[in-house]
Amino acid sequence: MQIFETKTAPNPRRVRIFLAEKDIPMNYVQIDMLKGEQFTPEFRARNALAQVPVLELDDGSYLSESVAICRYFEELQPEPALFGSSPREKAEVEMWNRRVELNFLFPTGMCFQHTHPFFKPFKPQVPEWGELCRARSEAFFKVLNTQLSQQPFVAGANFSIADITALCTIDFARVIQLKIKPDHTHLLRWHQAVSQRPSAQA
Ligand SMILES: N[C@@H](CCC(=O)N[C@@H](CS)C(=O)NCC(=O)O)C(=O)O
Repeated sequence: MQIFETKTAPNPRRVRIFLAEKDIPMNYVQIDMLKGEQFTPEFRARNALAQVPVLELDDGSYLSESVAICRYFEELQPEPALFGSSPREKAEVEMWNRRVELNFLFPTGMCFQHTHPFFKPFKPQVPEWGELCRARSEAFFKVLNTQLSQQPFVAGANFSIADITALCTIDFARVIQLKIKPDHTHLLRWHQAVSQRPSAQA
């Protein structure tokens, strides 16, 4: 098994942290996005959407989408549970991970893609759309701060994939000049705690 990824990108980091939490060793193969290596026919054969991460299984087949890859490993090795344990907890994790993906990770990525010189050689940019996305991403910091005023982790009492998605987004959001404001004290407390987990170094 191996994972094609890019060390600096937020989605691959989600999978690295997930595997580190489960103590699952993995071989990582770097794809240089600055060189556009994700657009080669060879890479598109692994993932038609030309994105990382991509998991290559031992039979030579491929799986992409970060959450699908994480789910696969959750089924193979259920402990520690990172998608929740009870039916209610599983639903909360699903709800919050989707919320974080759709309202935070996605607009952060879109802002980067549409305003940053990194993607200019590869994709058409609509800076106005990028700025709308920056505002949408910024608004979600407050949502997270409120949520974390009521419980230790994003989806409840336990660390989950929703925390991983939120952590990777917040750390990546620096590239679009967004960071946690000093008055978001609950978010700051949570960020410090999850950043101190060994998996955050993955
Ligand atoms: N929904 C996908 C998103 C993957 C994604 O957007 N990957 C980015 C890196 S974080 C990428 O490969 N971007 C290159 C590109 O779009 O050209 C997932 O969860 O894995």
